[in-house]
Amino acid sequence: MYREAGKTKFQINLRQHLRDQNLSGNFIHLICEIAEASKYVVNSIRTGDLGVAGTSNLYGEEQVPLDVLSDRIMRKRLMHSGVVGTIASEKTDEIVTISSNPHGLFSVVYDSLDGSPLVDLNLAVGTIVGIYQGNDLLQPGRNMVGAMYILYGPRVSLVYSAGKGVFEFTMNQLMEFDLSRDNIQMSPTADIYAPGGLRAKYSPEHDQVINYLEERGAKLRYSGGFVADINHVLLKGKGIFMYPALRDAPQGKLRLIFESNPMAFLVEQAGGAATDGLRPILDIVPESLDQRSPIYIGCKDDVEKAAEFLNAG
Ligand code: AFP
Repeated sequence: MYREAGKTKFQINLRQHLRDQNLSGNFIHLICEIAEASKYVVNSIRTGDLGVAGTSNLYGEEQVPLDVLSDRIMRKRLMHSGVVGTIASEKTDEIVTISSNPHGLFSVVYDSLDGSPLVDLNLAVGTIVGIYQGNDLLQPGRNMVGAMYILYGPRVSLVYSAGKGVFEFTMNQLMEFDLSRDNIQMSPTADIYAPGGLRAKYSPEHDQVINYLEERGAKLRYSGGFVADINHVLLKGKGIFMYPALRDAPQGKLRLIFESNPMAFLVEQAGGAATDGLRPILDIVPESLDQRSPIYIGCKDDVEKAAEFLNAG
């Protein structure tokens, strides 16, 4: 536990913390660049869109949807960061090579505003980021060197891991991120569960998982926004999120590279687990950028129990 004499964790900002974690200068710069980009996303969420996409503002400029705007903000920041060689966005599904010489550079996959339609309903949404060394994006999530998400809710928070624990930062009145939780750890079993997908399309095995959790007294908590739901599961430390294989969608809905891998990296770092029912999410070798995968993520014992039910069929 890091704490300098006389200082509380609330007085440690993101850059200071990253330096104290002895992370590489390039990695620190990358995380701080993404944190900077989030300030523009916050402003866009707070002031932009509101269903006016496609119209023009008072300067005659075309109003673009929030998810397009947030994607532009992230892409620009990453391309000019000087430490990124390759990027891929959930919004565009293409690999963009920034530098042909990947030496010392990172590859970044991101979902600039996951759950963006929820903004119009004033619900929490988020940015999800996965970081690899080098320029190969189609490798197992286990090879990531870092992952993070930024949650735009009542507060703006940033949760990251560089493989040495999971830490939460909260945006202060100067729009800087201060440490608010360090070394986040999860319990083995859940008292909340977040079930994605239509129940009518669940397999009998998945129904058993839900019944098992319900009989154990776990309460249903689901917002429809992956980042907010994972934040609930992770910070409460007693939850499980599930987006299963469905009768008409055997691969479920969530995107392996852009959504599931970064969250699985964070949850495993906090002592939790993530599976597609057959193997750890982080061990899946992606075949394509838009690959989807069922996901059970959260408290370790319950994720393992879910896999037991799914393989018992
Ligand atoms: P969008 O990005 O298309 O809004 O979907 C959000 C999401 O990928 C993820 O944030 C949610 O967990 C999941 O979809 C919600 O899906 P259902 O509405 O089918 O439960």
